[in-house]
Amino acid sequence: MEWRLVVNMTPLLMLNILLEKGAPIELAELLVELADSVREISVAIVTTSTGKVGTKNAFGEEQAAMDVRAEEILQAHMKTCPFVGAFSSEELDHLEVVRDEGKYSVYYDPLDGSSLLDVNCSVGTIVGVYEGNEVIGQTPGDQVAALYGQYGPRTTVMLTFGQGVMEFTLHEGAWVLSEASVQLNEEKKYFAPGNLRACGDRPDYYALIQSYIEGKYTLRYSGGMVPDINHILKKGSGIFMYPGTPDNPDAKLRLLYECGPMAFLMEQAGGAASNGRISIMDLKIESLVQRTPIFIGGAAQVEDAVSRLKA
Ligand code: AHM
Ligand code: MG
Repeated sequence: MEWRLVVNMTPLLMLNILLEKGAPIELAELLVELADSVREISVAIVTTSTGKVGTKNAFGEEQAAMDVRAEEILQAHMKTCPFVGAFSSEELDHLEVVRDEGKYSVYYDPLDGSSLLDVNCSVGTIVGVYEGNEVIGQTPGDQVAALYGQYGPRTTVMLTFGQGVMEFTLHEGAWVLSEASVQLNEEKKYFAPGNLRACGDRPDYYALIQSYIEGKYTLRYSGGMVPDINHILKKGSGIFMYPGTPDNPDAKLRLLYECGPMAFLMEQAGGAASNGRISIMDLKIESLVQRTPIFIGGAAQVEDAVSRLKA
């Protein structure tokens, strides 16, 4: 019912909605450019092979054809957008400076979860935006905007520029505001346990998972960070975890391209994100390829999980 009402209205342009909400014009233009990249990627996913291409990314991981295509699409947009000074991504091994005078630098994972493409599960694009061309020494708390696009049965964008979280849905080629203010509630209902393999080395993580099972929490885990976080934001509660192990304390997920933007979105929706010791938003960025463990979701559930896990 609500959806019908939204699409029957004359859709306001995304740019106008962002400006009305108080986004600075240059940032609003950049967010529209990023949303346009998401729209193009959603089209490319349908026609691009789901296979690997034999090359590796900055992290030594094998690239899928769609990792490469999504990177090309985003790069083209970042190079033409006049407000972008520099960008880097999970698929690049350096900071690409395009304009010394550009206002923002942009850090993205062009296609998170690409190993799920061949089984036709949801994947996403994750983006964080900082002021200036130098991100080293800043923290995710310095981001001026963050968004993710999710390619599911529908293509959606969840975005923030520090004034709450909005969801847009792609409808016949145009972005329609589908939720004006995404907010978590106080419930503790769901859990998404990434890196369950850590249980063998971490009895504390194993005990936490057991307590969710005994407490009749509902498991919601897809193997893709974007749909898993989107589940928390849309249903209003839950926790997503990807802990480290004694041998690999920083685990898998990247601070700049994955955890930082997600932490900003979650905080803006009233939730929290921790590395097990401090907020992800307070972690100092020391390198483009920095990784971090993450516990993200409803604030009380994150606090409870972190307090029950050993540092
Ligand atoms: P990717 O950037 O190489 O796609 O990896 C990130 C993905 C996340 O979406 C997901 O939460 C995690 O990897 C799952 O990791 P694992 O396969 O180790 O369970
Ligand atoms: Mg990724």
